[in-house]
Amino acid sequence: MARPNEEVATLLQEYADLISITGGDAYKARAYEKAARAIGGYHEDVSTLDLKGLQRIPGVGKSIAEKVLEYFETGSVHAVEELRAKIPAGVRRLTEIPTLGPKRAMTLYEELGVASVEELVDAIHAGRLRGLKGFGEKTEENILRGVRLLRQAGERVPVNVAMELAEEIVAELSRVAGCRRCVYAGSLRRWRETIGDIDILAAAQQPGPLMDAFTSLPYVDYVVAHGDTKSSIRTTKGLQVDLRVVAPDAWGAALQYFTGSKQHNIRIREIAVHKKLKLSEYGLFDARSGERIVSESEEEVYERLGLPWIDPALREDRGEIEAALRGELPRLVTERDIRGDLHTHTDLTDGLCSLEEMVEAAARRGYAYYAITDHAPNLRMQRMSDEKMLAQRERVRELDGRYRGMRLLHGAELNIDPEGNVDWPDAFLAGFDLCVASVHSHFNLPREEMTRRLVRACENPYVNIIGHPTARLIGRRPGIDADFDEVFRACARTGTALEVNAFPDRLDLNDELILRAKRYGVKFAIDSDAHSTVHLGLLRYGVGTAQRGWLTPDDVINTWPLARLREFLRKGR
Ligand code: DGT
Ligand code: CA
Ligand code: CA
Ligand code: ZN
Repeated sequence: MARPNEEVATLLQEYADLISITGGDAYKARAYEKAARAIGGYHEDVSTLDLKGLQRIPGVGKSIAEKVLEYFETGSVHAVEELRAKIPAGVRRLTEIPTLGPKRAMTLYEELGVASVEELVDAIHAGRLRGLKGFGEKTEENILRGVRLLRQAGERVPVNVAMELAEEIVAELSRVAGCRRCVYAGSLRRWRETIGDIDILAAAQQPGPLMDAFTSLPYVDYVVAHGDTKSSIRTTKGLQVDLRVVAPDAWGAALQYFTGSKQHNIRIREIAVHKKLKLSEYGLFDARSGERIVSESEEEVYERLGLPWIDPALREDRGEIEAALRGELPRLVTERDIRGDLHTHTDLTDGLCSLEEMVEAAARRGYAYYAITDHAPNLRMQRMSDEKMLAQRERVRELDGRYRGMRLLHGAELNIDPEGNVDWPDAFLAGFDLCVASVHSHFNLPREEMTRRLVRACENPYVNIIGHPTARLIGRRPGIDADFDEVFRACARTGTALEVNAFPDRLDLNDELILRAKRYGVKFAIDSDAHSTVHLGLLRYGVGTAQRGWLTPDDVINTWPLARLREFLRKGR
């Protein structure tokens, strides 16, 4: 996503929040929220657009377009500043607590003077919310649960936000004279779903110029530390970035060390100790003589310890070292193995781009096949109808093969109702090439009912993929509660794939559940769930998550040739 689009999206979303908090027009708040989403997903860089160009973005009228221009001309928007001044930052943070909402956040501030998350927790424990209008005992529980979720997410940022910044910094530093190598390491290289801080590693004989370039990057808010070989900055968006510069001949050991995880490194160091070696960020040494043995590449370091190179996505001490010792590391799925995307939307429902735009962008990615899966009618706000769906199918058939030979599949994203049923009768479902089915409502059913619901969906012969199976939203909504082992068994038995939804606030299934499901022989689909052409590229985060779940190309149905995929989609019908 273009950085300016993201900045404007964040700003407009904040404006929408501020309008709600201050009791402003709810309609207006919603309009800004919608515009924020549309701009965030827009395919052109909004900083290059004029008033007319901006107004071509869905949901962006004249007044919003003017604010966007004002932002790029002056660096701020007067209307936003005005509202910001009315509300302490802590109160805005309150509105981020899932389930609390802006109105009640404002009540807490006005009635009790609560102006931070910490003060709110204290107030609840002191019983000060009792008797406050709109706050029952149940509300207190919900708020405390929301605070826990918020804290779990903590100061961590979504992987895509960190990745985009890290790639920019690496590109920038790689241009500095004397820089021999530069990469990101840490949790980002391991594709964790959220990132605490970004760790950049560079190799150079003279670290000075790299340090200076790093601390004077344009998005530095302040320099936390500026040393000879080690510096840290905080960016204007609140991310911390560490840079470490090492000598080129220590590259391998340093990269191994700073990639982590800490647990993996501890195990690796133990292996070194057993071999009378000492491993540190500076190299692999003979424990007795202190002589350096190897250090230039990660491969060398692992090899000297009697191990094959281990992919960073596996380095969590979840059995990878044992598998490496046995020579049984999986051949992980990569982005290049992916032949198509099986869950995507268009502007027929809540997507931002037309069918043609989506298909063209998909073909440019080199896909062999591509599925269009707009929302089914039970998600009322999408206003889907049989006629619309059939008209879309006709158009899909016309376009099939016309974009670089890419084959099109016509599908739908069905809604799994509380009983496990889906939107259409079998006769209508039979017309689709594939169906994704997802939970979009009733997230709080008792565990047994939830399990039965998902199992029934798997048993439906027309349901091929369970979309975002836990329905969690990272930092905002916990996943649904079900006996997932039971669900995984049902998937394996019925030939239903589980989705690895690549959208960075979902990443659903997550790595741990993927690992568990794989043991039952379940197959997976790594999908973007794109609502815009720019979202197609988010697939990499799904691939990273799949790698953390040890998936191989054979486990992932959208790496398969079309004929094999079609056979799977028939589900024995
Ligand atoms: P994060 O930043 O919380 O998302 O996770 P990481 O894994 O990036 O952790 P970070 O930034 O604290 O450290 C980067 C890497 O440096 C970490 O993955 C392994 C290595 N490291 C840091 N501290 C230690 C330590 O005390 N012992 C060992 N063995 N390795 C460490
Ligand atoms: Ca880190
Ligand atoms: Ca760090
Ligand atoms: Zn979807």
